[in-house]
Amino acid sequence: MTVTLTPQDIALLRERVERAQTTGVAIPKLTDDYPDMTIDDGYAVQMALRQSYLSQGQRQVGWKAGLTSKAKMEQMGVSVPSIGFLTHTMARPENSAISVKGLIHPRVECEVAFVMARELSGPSVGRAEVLEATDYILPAIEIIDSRFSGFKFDLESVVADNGSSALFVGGGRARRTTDVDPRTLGVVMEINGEIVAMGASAAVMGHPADAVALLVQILHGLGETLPAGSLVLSGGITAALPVTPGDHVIARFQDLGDVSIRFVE
Ligand code: 0L1
Ligand code: MG
Repeated sequence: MTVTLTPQDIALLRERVERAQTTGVAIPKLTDDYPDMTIDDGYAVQMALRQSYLSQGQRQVGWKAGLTSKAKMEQMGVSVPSIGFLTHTMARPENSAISVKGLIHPRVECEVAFVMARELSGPSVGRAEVLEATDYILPAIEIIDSRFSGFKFDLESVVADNGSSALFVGGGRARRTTDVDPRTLGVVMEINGEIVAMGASAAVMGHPADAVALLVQILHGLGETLPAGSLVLSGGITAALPVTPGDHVIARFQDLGDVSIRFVE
């Protein structure tokens, strides 16, 4: 870990990000004021944010891997995946109306979610161990919302902003990885009845379980493990698409069923 920020700077940036997340008012990317900030500094701010939310009564339900497909890396101009934490306040039910209140510029992406039967830890976890430790997979829509003005940021800033995590919706059918191959799942995303994106789950690092393995490795570097029972979003299969009130989004996954949500004021 190369943390260069002082504890005071970490506290200040945590406060800045938390305020943007809770008020829905965008801020400039953190590297404007801290140009020498490292990715480890970003994680130090993210861990302080997590601590703050947990101390306010939020319960952690899992983790997310982000920027795990070529499409997403190209869209956001970065070259390394990132991780973020998920709490119970970010979960929304399938088929629900999701208010955009408090969100700055929400975008949706289709993801394969993993639910873990066993804890995973260590620096060298691989695909086979992830599949072995997985209870089931299910289809999900992640609603991301960068807190940075104009969705303009770098990896250091986005890591501090908890990987742009905002909300997520799991749905469809839960399936065992022995019954469906998580690597070859096709997905079609529709907004208001129009097909707006499509892809295959192999777009996520060649295999979404590899994104989960990478997440465990990053957690190891942070002194954390992936606990049993965790829900893991493995990363967007296609580029993230903007949504506005009135939009009806359906993610249709091969073998896993559909996840549907609509956005309201
Ligand atoms: O889930 C993701 O891939 C989000 C990563 C952060 C970058 C973004 O806001 O698009
Ligand atoms: Mg995502």
